[in-house]
Amino acid sequence: MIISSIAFLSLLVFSQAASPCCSNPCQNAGVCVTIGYDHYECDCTRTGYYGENCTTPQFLTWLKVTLKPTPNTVHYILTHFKGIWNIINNIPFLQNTIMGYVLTSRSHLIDSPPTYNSHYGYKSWEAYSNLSYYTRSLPPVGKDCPTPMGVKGKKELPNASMIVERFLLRRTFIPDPQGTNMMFAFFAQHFTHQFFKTDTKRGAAFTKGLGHGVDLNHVYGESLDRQHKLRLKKDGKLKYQILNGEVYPPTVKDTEVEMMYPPHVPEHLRFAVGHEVFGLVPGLMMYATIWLREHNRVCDVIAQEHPEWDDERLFQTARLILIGETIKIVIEDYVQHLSGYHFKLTFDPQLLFNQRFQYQNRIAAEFNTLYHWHPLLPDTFQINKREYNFQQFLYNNSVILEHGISQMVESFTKQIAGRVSGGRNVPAAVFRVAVASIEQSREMRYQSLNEYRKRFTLKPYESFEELTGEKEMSAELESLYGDIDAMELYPGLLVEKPRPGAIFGETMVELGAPFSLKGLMGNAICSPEYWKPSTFGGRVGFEIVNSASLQKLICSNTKDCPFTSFHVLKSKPTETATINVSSNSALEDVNPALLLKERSSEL
Ligand code: ACD
Repeated sequence: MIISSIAFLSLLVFSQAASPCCSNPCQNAGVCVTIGYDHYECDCTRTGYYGENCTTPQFLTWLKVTLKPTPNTVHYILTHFKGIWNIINNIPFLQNTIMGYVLTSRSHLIDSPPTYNSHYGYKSWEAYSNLSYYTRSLPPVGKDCPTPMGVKGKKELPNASMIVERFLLRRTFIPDPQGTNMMFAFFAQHFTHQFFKTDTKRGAAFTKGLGHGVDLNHVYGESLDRQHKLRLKKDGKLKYQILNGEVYPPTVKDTEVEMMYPPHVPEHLRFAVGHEVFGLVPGLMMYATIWLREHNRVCDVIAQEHPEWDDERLFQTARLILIGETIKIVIEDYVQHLSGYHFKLTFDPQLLFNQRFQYQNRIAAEFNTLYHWHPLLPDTFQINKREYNFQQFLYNNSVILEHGISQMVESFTKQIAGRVSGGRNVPAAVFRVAVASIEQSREMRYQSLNEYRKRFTLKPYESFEELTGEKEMSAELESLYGDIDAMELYPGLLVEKPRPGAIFGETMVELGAPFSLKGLMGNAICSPEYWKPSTFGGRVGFEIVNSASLQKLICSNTKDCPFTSFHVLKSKPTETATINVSSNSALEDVNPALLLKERSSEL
């Protein structure tokens, strides 16, 4: 009697515990709502589908889905047929139409206003209004679900360290076939730290970056107090010091801002900048120095135009100009490089003025996770003729003073970074970071890789072999996860087969691009009321934004204007050698003389 009561009770608890929404029955972005303990309803409103599980397309949806080429086909077209793209790039109407389509089709995949967060899997005012949370593209898996991925896969996920060891850790360095270099890697790290600012004290679901986008808090400080401590309070400028005849950030002692340095770092090398962790890597401090110089340079330009403006107005206007420059460089240099497209991406906010588009953004936890591109890191860092291992490089600002910014730029431009997707390319030095990415994804109860693929209108993978494109890792993954529908997002992104000749696989691009373009174009400066010369101090300031490029940023702020780019260059070995460069590769054959000419005409 007692035994059967216990059995009955546990059955009751179990049937109450496992929500029918755990199996993700609602398709095509339909919202699952439980009705009592064991029923559910799918809300298909405005999904373009109807039926119990939102699986039947309305006629227009059916037509669209039938005619729409797959993402891989679109990618193939954009990365081939260079001649045709060269023509399109020079016909403004066509170029603008395509760019407008890229921006809207990507941004429409992001919920705006944001919906869920890691603690709220249903819509709530708390999730909408509490900016301390990262938002979520998909709600967390319910705590009451039978497995960590809902209903698919095993009851327990494989050990995170083991996943990293077997599938993510580098055996030998795999260079990126797109030729991505360390200038790119450090730019990525520097730029993204302004909006990926996990509040580790509160947990992975929380962020300290309340601006949720490109606000340059990593240059100016997150709080007003930090900003004021970093400001010179004269001519709009930031504090600086002159070392070896060049401008560098001030010290912690000069500013009294908090920075994270281990005790052994001497006082004169404790540089103080907007973000407290930028003393970690000289590559970060290099970019921090470059942007500091740029801010003060822009202040001089604006002050010439507006001798009547006070320190505050010069500072605020320069900040808006630098935000504009950043977005321009990110779209036209950084994303352009990553894409491998022959189609020219352009930063033109006007393309969205006749579209349904909201100028707001909330950083998603999944975006943060997918951006863990640690395979970019090399085994050692080469500057001029010196080679630094991780231990020698980290927290070592003396590297900056020893080499100077120009030499660092020159060297990082030449050093190739690692390929991100394809597996087994995370350097051992960041083993713990990769393990933490998996553990935090679990803590936040991420849905499976395939649920994320569906969310971003991709076909779910049908097998591990389809995911990795090979047999060895896929067989091992299958034995560990048991079901392709239980594969986790982060390891999935890193083991995914890269597109031919590319740094990423399909999922990284198709998830990453919507978050990126919405985040960049959703910035206030891109809105109709802001996007005009007066916002940037007039025609001259607006022109600084509209003509910004990585090369120009470097040349305007270094002694000898070294050549730079986000990818390594493939120099011509001999006049007669045949050079076989795949048509979707970013590597170019370069005639140095031509390069110099091009560069000087750009400046
Ligand atoms: C497209 C453009 C090509 C996209 C190619 C790769 C995208 C992959 C990952 C994201 C890349 C860059 C992120 C850049 C900026 C982030 C900005 C966030 C601002 C809050 O086909 O759409």
